[in-house]
Amino acid sequence: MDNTETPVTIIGLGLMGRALARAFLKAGHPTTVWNRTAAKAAELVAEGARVAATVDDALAAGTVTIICLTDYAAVHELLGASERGLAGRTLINLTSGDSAQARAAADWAAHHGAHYLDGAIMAIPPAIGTADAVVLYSGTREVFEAHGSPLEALGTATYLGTDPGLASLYDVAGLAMMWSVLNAWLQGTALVRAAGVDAATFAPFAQRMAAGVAEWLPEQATAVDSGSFATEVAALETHARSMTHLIEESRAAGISTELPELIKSFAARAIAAGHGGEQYAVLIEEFATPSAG
Ligand code: FVH
Repeated sequence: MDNTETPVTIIGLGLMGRALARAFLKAGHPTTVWNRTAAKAAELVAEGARVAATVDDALAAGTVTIICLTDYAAVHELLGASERGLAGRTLINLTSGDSAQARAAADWAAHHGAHYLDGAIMAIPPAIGTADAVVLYSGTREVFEAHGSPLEALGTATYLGTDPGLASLYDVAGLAMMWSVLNAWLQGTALVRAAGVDAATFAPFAQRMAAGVAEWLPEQATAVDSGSFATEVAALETHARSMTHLIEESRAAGISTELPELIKSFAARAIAAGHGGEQYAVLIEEFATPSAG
């Protein structure tokens, strides 16, 4: 069968599910859709999709079924009623969740005789169907290898390994990156705005800072993996003094000091433990320690 002839099913037509369906249609795949609220399928039908009357019909229509619902509870609620129809089916679950939920879903699918791959979409709906849309997959390698070509219609398909929890793990780790960068930018923006500089004026500088720091990551990762944090660039104590400047500047500007205080508290603990002369990445030990309480 030609790649574009692989029939696919999409269950879940929220903003993301509709984008996935459109990408498959654009790539030429016969595409069947099902959604709890049937009206959301209307535009896709006009674009060439077929609507399944029931979830069981939807599962039977595609060589592969993509699931994209709000959360894993919705997946179990919906497909729990179709468990008998899962045997031999191939399910690729792109619903967001954590790694424990993904592993539990893989066990559940295996119990019902389905082939299962978990996934995480690292993109917004308008990017789906372009190379910029990175979609992470983990779980049964054979499922990824058998369906990797149709999955390329959605974006850049990246297989992480046989542990079905890996895609969700990377997803939440990626979100940690995203929110940290945004929070840092918001702190800086609140500071400069207090001095009359608008966000748009500060943004190009902030963008260069974020890109510059990103360049450091491979070297910092080497230090983390080796556990060797010697530095000839900047010691943690030097960073900590600058953190104090950020706290004082924030206080003087009348803005929140919570984020800089939190950052400083990590550094203070590491310095108290004797790591003040080492490089910033030594803080990994603070991040890797469970929080009290
Ligand atoms: N939208 C985005 O930018 C992000 C990008 C990163 C990945 N996420 C995840 O993708 C999943 C779906 O997101 P969505 O934006 O399409 O979300 P919604 O618009 O909320 O659509 C959710 C669909 O789930 C259906 N649904 C919910 N609960 C049930 C249920 N119990 N039984 C059957 N279907 C259910 C819902 O149906 P309806 O409300 O239209 O009837 C929608 O089809 C999500 O995991 C994101 O985190 C998107």
